[in-house]
Amino acid sequence: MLWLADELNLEYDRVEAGGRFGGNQSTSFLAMNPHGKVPVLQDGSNVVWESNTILRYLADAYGDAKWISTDPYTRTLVDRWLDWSIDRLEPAFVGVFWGYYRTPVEHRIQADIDSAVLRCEDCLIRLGGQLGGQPYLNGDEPTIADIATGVFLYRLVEIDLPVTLPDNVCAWYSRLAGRSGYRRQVMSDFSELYGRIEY
Ligand SMILES: N[C@@H](CCC(=O)N[C@@H](CS)C(=O)NCC(=O)O)C(=O)O
Repeated sequence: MLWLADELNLEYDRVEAGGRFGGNQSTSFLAMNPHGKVPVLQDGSNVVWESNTILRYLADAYGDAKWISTDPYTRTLVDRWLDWSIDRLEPAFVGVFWGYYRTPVEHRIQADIDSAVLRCEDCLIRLGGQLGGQPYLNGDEPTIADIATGVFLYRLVEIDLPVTLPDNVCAWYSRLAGRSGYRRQVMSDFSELYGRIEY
């Protein structure tokens, strides 16, 4: 969501919560998001939670139609990748990132990690199928489909596990990494999470 905020040149204050920052079970936080999870966006009196809902909100409220169309059908061409990302890509990524990177070595279950890597690679092949020869998932310009899915690539590529990217997905990743918002908001050091099983 911060990547999109950067793309849209929005000004914002960032308040850290959850994980080592805590605060996400306080009464005031739970009043914003009863699930006690981040991210939460507060925009005036509007409070929005769930990352992909936040992406849609920011794109609708502050983006032009290039981030997600207002035409009902054209919109689904982007929206489906946000839903797919939650349904397929995120669970596969979590299997790799938590199963391998965040789990202390002695507690890792290799068969589960192997299966999660395969599921990630299957997702990457599907993203490659959508990309074809296009620069971005829905054409020449990025949409929030690229944001919702591309956000997982940095960690997948950076962790020391062989996860195979199809050539056009590799080229897409380089394109994303060429965007200042991606570099600033996604490509940040995560080594403090190694072997850390608690949030
Ligand atoms: N599907 C939710 C997932 C929210 C979620 O699980 N957030 C985690 C961080 S990625 C969190 O708040 N963890 C802190 C905690 O539970 O203490 C979304 O995309 O917004």
